[in-house]
Amino acid sequence: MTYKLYYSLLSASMGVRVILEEIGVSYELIQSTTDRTVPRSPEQMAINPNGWLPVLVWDDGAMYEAAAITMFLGDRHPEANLAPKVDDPARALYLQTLVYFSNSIQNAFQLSYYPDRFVDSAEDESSAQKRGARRLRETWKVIDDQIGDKEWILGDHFSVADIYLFMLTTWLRKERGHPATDEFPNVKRIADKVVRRPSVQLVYESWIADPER
Ligand SMILES: N[C@@H](CCC(=O)N[C@@H](CS)C(=O)NCC(=O)O)C(=O)O
Repeated sequence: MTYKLYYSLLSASMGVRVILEEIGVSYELIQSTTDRTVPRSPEQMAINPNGWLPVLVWDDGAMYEAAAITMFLGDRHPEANLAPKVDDPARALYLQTLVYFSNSIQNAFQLSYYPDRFVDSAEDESSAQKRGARRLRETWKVIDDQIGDKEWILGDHFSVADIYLFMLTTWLRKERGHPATDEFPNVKRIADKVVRRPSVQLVYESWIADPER
């Protein structure tokens, strides 16, 4: 079976691709875009009418939402040992963290990158962006404190949640008023370990060469 992943550089589809690499499963990238002026294919829109990435397709199904795809792949490939099983004590923290990433940290990124979705008029957009930057600082601090001195976000074991954390740090931009990853030493410690993995070196090659792009 070969997964199909609708894909674009710098989007959340990169995190999903790292997970597919870590699992070691066969996949095909379908080049798409995050450019809102470029129409998406009817096939992509039929699965995700929002037009967003990532979108994952397999033999008898398809889905969108990065955190949901992350959980789906972690559960579907238990042999890769990248997610706590349902009866693992770390499972609750795992689900909590991925949902927090999706609905709090990503929401703050949305305020910064897509302010028009949150306010009625163009003149209010810079205020939404400023609040997004501040919200990023607040929400990353919660995650930094949650990690504390743990080796990985869930404790002793590397998981897809660490890949997700790394992916989110790649979206932080100084010129947008975002905090730097350095402000969150525990987050940075994990991101610095994740970036050394061969899967990440492959998928994030161009970002690693130029993180400010
Ligand atoms: N909640 C969605 C958000 C997806 C999202 O915003 N994707 C961005 C790229 S990371 C995108 O496709 N942006 C283009 C657009 O908004 O049209 C998820 O986590 O999958």
